[in-house]
Amino acid sequence: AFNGTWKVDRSENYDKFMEQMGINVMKRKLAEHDNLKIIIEQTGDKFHIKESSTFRTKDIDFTLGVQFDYALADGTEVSGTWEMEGEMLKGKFTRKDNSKVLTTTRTLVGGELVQSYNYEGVDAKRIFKKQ
Ligand code: MYR
Repeated sequence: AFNGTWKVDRSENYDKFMEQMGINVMKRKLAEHDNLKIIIEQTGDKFHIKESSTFRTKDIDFTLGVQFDYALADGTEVSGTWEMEGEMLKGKFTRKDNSKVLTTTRTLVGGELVQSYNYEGVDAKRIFKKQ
């Protein structure tokens, strides 16, 4: 059900979240308008994601419950896992530079893909529309 091409439509509190992540104001301004698009292909418990934005294009492969490495668009490296809990994808990733944890979820709400983020007490959301 997550399969498809998703384009970011709007964000909530994303600037504050990025600030908490330690991202400077110039990069935050650019990131607010990154035109993020993700193409999700799920086959059983395996996911292939094509991420594209004004910053980069990137292919990501992971299996539910299996730890993998990922670099955020600003270069911050994390390691963690996605798991399925009911209809919700739940991700838990640890930053390699400071060992702090970023949690994220993906869920479908009224035909939109809602991704939530939490880092050090700050919550944000990005909401994607299907293309
Ligand atoms: C994926 O499933 O798309 C790849 C793994 C995602 C890992 C966690 C993503 C957090 C992205 C946060 C971006 C915030 C920039 C400060």
